[in-house]
Amino acid sequence: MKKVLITGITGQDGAYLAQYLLSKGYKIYGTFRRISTPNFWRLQSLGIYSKINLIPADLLDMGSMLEAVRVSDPDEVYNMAASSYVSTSFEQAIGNSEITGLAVTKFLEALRVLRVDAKFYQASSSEMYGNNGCTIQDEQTPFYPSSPYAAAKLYAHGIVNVYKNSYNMFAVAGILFNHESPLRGMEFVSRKISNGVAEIAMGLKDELVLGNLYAKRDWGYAAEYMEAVHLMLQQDKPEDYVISTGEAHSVLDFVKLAFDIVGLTWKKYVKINKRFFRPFEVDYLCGNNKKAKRKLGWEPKIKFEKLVKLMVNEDMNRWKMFVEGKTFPWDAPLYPSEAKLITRSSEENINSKIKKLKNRQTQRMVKNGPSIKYK
Ligand code: NAP
Ligand code: G4F
Repeated sequence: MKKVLITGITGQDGAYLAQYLLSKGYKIYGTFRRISTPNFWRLQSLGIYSKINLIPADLLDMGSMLEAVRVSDPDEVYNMAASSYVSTSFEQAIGNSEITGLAVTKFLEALRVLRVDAKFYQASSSEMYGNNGCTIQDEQTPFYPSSPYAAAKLYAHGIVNVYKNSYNMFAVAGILFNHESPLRGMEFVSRKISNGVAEIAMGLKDELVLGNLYAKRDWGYAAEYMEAVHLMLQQDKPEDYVISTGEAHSVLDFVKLAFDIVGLTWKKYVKINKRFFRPFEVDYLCGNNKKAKRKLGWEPKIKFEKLVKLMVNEDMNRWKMFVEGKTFPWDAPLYPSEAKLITRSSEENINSKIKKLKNRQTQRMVKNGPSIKYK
């Protein structure tokens, strides 16, 4: 059975990738970081939570990443973790550079030092093209990063290439254009729109506040993009690929279609607020996926219209469930009983500690408390 390590398994892509690789018979290890609110709702809503071996690890904590690699001893590694929201990267440029950029070098070092001969996938981004003025972008198009996030992704993209060539690693970067789904974070514009429209249609809200409606993006469906990602690691040679639909649509197109689907007129509800504009906007992204079609045999089936319908309909379902008092696992309890957690407490060394606890003196101490003498 092939073993895989996925960082960022609690995120949109990590969850879909895990679902897909489970269907292919892989044993899945996934890293998650401790946050104050449990964040397993995507894995739970896909019904795969109890099938994942979860390892607590943070990209900023080299020790925990080494441990994740050691414990999982993977055949394939997918680095999906990043601080992925572009707007926040302007507010937290240093943190973003460390997580999205430098941490990738640390991860590659972990694989090198531990001599783990795994194939490595890096989640690169079309955001790296930035405002380069090109009307369609492919693997040869020059990059012109226009946010701290994009600059960090470009650094990571470069370092993956350095490790591939220096240490003969099978390391690839997928340059993925925007991909969305009902598992998308609510702050991204696609989900903000589908969710906002569903709330408005249900009479729970009366406005949707957005920023720049004229930016254009090449939006595809996340689940099928993960199939392309897997294919990249099944090739004979490590190469980078653009994954996209080849169509660009504006935020306004998304808004209009989403309101059409529920039979409402967007103009009545949409408000614009400067707060959602960026210091440096990427006006236009559209990817040429010919190489992926030719070499991977991959092609997107769900394009813009189907994607918007799929997202609006799913958000409508969720709000209907909510109104009927049914729950969706947004508020999953922390570590439900079916969780397969691999912590240092599940290691051998803790067994010897437990054995020691069985010794009579320790038992007495546990019962009566330590006999400390105070002056
Ligand atoms: P996402 O939903 O935001 O998921 C990001 C994941 O990274 C989450 O699991 C998050 O954990 C984890 N993470 C963040 N900081 C971390 C840290 N310090 N240590 C460990 N884990 C950390 O993003 P996504 O849409 O799935 O995207 C997956 C990857 O593809 C990201 O690298 C993103 O930059 C890249 N990408 C995405 C797109 C797109 O359109 N979706 C396009 C191109 C590239 P928490 O759940 O704890 O926050
Ligand atoms: O949905 P977005 O926040 O995605 P963005 O910035 O394109 O980044 C996403 O795709 C990248 C791939 O190209 C990934 F690497 C990255 O991790 C992330 O997944 O914004 C899309 C567009 C922007 O032009 C933004 O200015 O929508 C515009 N927009 C207009 N109003 C808004 C809003 N974006 C957000 N998030 N919220 C708004 O209210």
